[in-house]
Amino acid sequence: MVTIQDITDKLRRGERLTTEGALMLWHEAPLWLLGELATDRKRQVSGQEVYYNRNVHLEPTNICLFNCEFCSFRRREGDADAWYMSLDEIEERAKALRTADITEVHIVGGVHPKHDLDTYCAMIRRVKKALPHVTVKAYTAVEIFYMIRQEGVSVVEGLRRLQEAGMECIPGGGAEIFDASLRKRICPEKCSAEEWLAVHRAAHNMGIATNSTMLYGHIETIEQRIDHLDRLRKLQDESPGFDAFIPLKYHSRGNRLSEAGECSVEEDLRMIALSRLFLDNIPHIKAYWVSYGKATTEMALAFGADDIDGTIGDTTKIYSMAGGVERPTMSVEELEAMVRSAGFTPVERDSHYNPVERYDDDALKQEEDSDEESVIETTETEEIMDNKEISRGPKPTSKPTPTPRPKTTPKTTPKPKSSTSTKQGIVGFYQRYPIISHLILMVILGIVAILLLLGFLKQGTRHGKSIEVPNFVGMNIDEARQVADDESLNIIVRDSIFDVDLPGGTVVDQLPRTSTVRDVTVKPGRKIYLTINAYSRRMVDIPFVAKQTLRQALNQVERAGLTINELVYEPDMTSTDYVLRQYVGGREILPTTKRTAAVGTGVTLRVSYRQDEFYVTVPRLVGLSLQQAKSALWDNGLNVGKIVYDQSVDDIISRRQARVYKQSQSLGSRLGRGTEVTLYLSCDEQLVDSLSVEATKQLKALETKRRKEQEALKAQEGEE
Ligand code: V47
Repeated sequence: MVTIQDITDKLRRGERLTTEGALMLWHEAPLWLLGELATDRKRQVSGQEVYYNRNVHLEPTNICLFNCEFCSFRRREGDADAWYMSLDEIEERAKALRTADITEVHIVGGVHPKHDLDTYCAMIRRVKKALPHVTVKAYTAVEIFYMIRQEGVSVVEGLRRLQEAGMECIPGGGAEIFDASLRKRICPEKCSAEEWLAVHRAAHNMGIATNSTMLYGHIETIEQRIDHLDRLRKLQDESPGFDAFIPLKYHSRGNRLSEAGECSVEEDLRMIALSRLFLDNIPHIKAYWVSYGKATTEMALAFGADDIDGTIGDTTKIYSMAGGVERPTMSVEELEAMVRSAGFTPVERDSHYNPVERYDDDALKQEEDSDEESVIETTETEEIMDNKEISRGPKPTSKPTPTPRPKTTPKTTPKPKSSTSTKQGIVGFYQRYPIISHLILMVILGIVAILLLLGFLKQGTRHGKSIEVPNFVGMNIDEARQVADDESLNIIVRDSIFDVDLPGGTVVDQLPRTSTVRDVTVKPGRKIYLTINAYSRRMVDIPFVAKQTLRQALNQVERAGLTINELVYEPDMTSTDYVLRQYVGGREILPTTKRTAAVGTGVTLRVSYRQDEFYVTVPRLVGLSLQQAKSALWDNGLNVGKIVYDQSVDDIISRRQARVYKQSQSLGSRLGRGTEVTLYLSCDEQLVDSLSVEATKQLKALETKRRKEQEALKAQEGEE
């Protein structure tokens, strides 16, 4: 019988939580255990960081065609408290926000009978016209599905038009609960679960990031909640693109489900933790403070949440009308204080979870000065600077426009006396006390001389000083910056990768690298270029690789930042290792398909083989890193089987450093194309090195044997 301990062990080993396991955790796990497990998971994904943003909502109307049981927001046309904003009003509201320093406008509202796709696009355009630098996160999948169907265009075409108008990402609303029978009861007019998922799937395939939600705590069962999470997880496996999941607690005031009441705070915390544990492929879990209130939101941070939403500025009514926070608004200072008091580090993010770096004029000036200095650096630096540099936060234009910090009240300094009166005072003092004045002057000159001398000495010692380059790999970027500061080194984040198993912001590579065989030293102030693990997945174009050799296809797939899911071999009359077709998320990619996928997405290749060339030789894998071993297997027409780490591999960084010490099928053996080979990895250098030496010997022996066989064959042919 499965126990809570079994499930806990599985989760700690990084294994996926099943729906049965989730149900058991829900019913049997103590709250503290859920908090501990979810926090461990959260730390793997986002380390110490908790995100917030500077955002507003725009709710153009509360007039809605749909009449959902749980909704307190909806009004009919003509109702006294119904509102409707014209396009001009929308633009005026957006203009009024120009000084508010926000990075995102979230547009969501009622499905108005007179709105069509063009109106929805026009609303976005008006907002972008007034606030061109702000990201528009617009319309729930329910609204999108409605406008697209009404317009008679495909989902892709509808999304393309919204995107063209300036929509950059899609919020998670409208998901409610996916279970068909319950959906029919609480929101019968809304699009179905399948339709909601189809909109998000299409968006993901187009490279549009979206969020996901679930409305819980009304009349649904826990099984229905887990089923909802399961459908989201499946879609994310198939077509990744969800940035965040937001469990939305049902509020009961002023709607027709009021009798259901509201769930307890304990249940909220369990829900947050379960979401974090179950949705292992969605990076961020948001505790929406407008819904939970400040106290529960702060607690949610100890249950796996890593995002609390934003400043809001009293711009949403969906929650206050249902009994949530009245006039919701929080300053950056309040949001940051909340995160800090929960023991985490607040990070302002943009809509894509990139940290926003704000410059004040002084910091910017310093940065420009140091950049000027770097012009006289070595050619090595110049080459590196040519690489794509990933900036944190809103991309600076050619010359970065300083984004002011939140207005700080200027210090009130006493007004200086006029310079003429000061001059008169000094002259008077000198005339009255000439000897004392001379003494004072000498003391001042002496102090200045000592300070200058100290300055020269410091310069002199700094000049010849060299610093041993610290190993930043494995550190969080903030920690790395701290270490670099202490060592007077300059950190530049030059590139990012995305590894789902690594927390965002973890340093994965550095230049110059450290070495175990020689000291790597640099001068103070030297730039160290870091590659970090991105906070969320980057989208890349899927290359069309069919009709090429397997080698060429593998090259292109890897260069695009994608990986191989599986090589599936098909018998063919004429060729071997020729790619016949390619699939992503179960769908075939054709030359005409313009598709993007998240970095690291797996591509399945169907590859040809001639019957007489079915068998391949297992390559030598011992001593290789996981990535190298994978490439070697695919190059040889084999698949990657299980990946097993020994005890020396105890964290995610060590996984990246581990090397293969054993392979399930020995080097040189013959296997059918497509067979899976299990890889055993370790960080134990001695073990890997000794087995690597063995493997080299084995390889040499095999080569000698093969050479002899060939020579014998040639000799035999010669005799004949
Ligand atoms: O879809 C409506 C919910 C959603 C009630 O993507 C209610 O970042 C509780 O989706 N009690 C809209 N919830 C809000 C939403 C959202 C909010 C914040 C951030 C994001 C994001 C998305 O609000 C609706 C519905 O599920 N809702 N009525 C109610 N009485």
